[in-house]
Amino acid sequence: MAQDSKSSVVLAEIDLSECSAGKILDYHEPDKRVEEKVFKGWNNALEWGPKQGKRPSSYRVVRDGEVPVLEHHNKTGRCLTTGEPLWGDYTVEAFVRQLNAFTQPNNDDPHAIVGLSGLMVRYQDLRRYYIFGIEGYERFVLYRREDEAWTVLADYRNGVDRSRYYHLRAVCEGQRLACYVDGKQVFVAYDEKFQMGKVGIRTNTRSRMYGVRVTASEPARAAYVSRQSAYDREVAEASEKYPKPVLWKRIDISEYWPCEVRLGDFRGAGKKEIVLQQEMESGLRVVCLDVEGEKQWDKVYAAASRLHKKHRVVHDLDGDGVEDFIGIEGDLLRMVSGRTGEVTAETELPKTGPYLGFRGESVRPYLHKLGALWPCRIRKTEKAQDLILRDGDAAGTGFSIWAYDEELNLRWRQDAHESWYGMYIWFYDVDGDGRDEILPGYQLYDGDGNLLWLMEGAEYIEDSGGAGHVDHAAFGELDGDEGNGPEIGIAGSDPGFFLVDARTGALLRHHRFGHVQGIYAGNFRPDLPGLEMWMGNRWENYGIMNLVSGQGDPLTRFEPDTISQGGPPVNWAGDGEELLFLYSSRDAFGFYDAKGRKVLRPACEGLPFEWAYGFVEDVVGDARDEIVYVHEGAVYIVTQDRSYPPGERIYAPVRKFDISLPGWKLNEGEDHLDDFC
Ligand SMILES: [Ca+2]
Ligand SMILES: [Ca+2]
Ligand SMILES: [Ca+2]
Ligand SMILES: [Ca+2]
Repeated sequence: MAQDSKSSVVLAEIDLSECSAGKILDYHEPDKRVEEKVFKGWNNALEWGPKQGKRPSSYRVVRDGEVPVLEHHNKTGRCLTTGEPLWGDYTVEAFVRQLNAFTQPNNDDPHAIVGLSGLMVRYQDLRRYYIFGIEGYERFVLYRREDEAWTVLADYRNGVDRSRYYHLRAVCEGQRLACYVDGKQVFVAYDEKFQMGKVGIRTNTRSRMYGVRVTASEPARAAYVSRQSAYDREVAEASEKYPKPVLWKRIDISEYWPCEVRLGDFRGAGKKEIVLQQEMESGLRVVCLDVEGEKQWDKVYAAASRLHKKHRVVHDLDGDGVEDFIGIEGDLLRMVSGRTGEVTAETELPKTGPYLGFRGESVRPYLHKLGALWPCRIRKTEKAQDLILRDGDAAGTGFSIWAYDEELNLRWRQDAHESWYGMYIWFYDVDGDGRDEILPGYQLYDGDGNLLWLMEGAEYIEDSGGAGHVDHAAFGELDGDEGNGPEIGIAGSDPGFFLVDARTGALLRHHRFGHVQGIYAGNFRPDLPGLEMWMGNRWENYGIMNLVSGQGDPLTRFEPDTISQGGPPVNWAGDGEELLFLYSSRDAFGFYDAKGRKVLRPACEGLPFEWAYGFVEDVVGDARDEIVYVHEGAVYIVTQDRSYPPGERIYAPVRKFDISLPGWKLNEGEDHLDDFC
């Protein structure tokens, strides 16, 4: 049993003495009084799961003899974490009983078989930490885990009795990690990799724990407090150079509420407006407001409201200046003119491709749920006047795409025989001939549907339960060297991140960072050539953010929460540096620099909320981004508190789905600050 010296302080603990038996840590349980008391300060970091929601708790409190214990009752992975990234020296202890010797694979650890339950120390994120635990029925072991590299630092083999608890204790002092079982020191390991970090408990099988406690000596605690205040000062100093957020306008849209809101140029005004889309009984209503809130356009489209809601896009396909509605109605693909409201083109949907759906059927039931219709420019037209239709839902045996012209004439079909298609489609003009190439997955096609390449090694990608596809891709000039052609940064789900040569499909870099799902390329490091990519994880390792250079080399990694999969770049200062915008939780909400420091929160007086999702757009017109929030019948536009000097060069990137392509212009923006609401 651990004895604390008189000078030690308790940093955290889980005291189950007031818990009655029953399930606990169930996210959906409305009465959270017990959780808020007993687990105050602890994060249930793996509660998010597939299907974008909270998973069943898998935790319960049971009595083992007289003692209330926390039982994880199946083979899913779970952990509870607490503390701060700058915590340094401390002692973590718990009584642990591992009831089952085995576990099962998951997205985080696809080849896991042996059960492991114990204490995490110096926790960096969900895939980097030390763990001192019971492994199978074999041994007590201390691992250093870095993604898929599990390094045994020391172990103690004396058999494990599944019927009893072992008191595990890890004493961390600098590089020295001393581990105790039942009060006896079983080994000491020295490792310099992680010298600070949070703490936690983690298990991947049926196990029970109690007496979880974290203590530190008074000098160790004081050292942490001083590190933390130095860090806070450093972040405050780094923040000073950025303009502060202020509310520019609040535009009342309650008359149209509820409605969909976006910024765009629906009516061909030649500038961005607020475009509202409202479902009415008489049809789909489109209202365009200028940034003063004055109505510029108000039209109901009866024919557009009959198009399937999920399979409907707005795009000026016929090139007459006004955006059109293109969508699926029954077995037809239809275009409704935005100018007239009339159906101006239609065609029967194609029959199924060779892989998805039954032979000879309409493809309608097999269209991709997240986006079946993709306007693009794959012929040499002035405007983007092509349309791609796709089937598929990521997992399957193969997929097809169909290309249409601006009158909805079918030009060609292409099938994927070698590898899965991704969740979306990306376009970029790789060879510079004025026509975009098409990237629906690990293969690139030209505008006539010819296969240009399949990514090197794509045939070896494992489909672990629908996680072998491209989730997002940053497609364009990434490394800053136009001489070697554009590159593609792929968020490849379970296989991690790939950097690919867009001319050949050659694999340039591959990092197994976990289930990489979101990616966004922007100029996050103006001091480095080309763009950098922030990428975020999901499934069993939510919230891990990696910054990778345009050459594919890791730069920064941090975990702002255990929910996020990343966010868009923000051109806030206009000086060439973009910031990462995260809004997945109250904790994470903010703009981050390339060191992972939260330098700004885009919240200000006049907003009726402290954090929310907001879209990133230049509205004011000086090329710097605004954050546009839509909240209960009003649009709030948050901008900078300082004008950018007129006549100076200002950063003006062009955004193109997952990539922010660099650009500069001369600032002609008016001083907008007289203009506050
Ligand atoms: Ca049009
Ligand atoms: Ca091309
Ligand atoms: Ca390049
Ligand atoms: Ca850069």
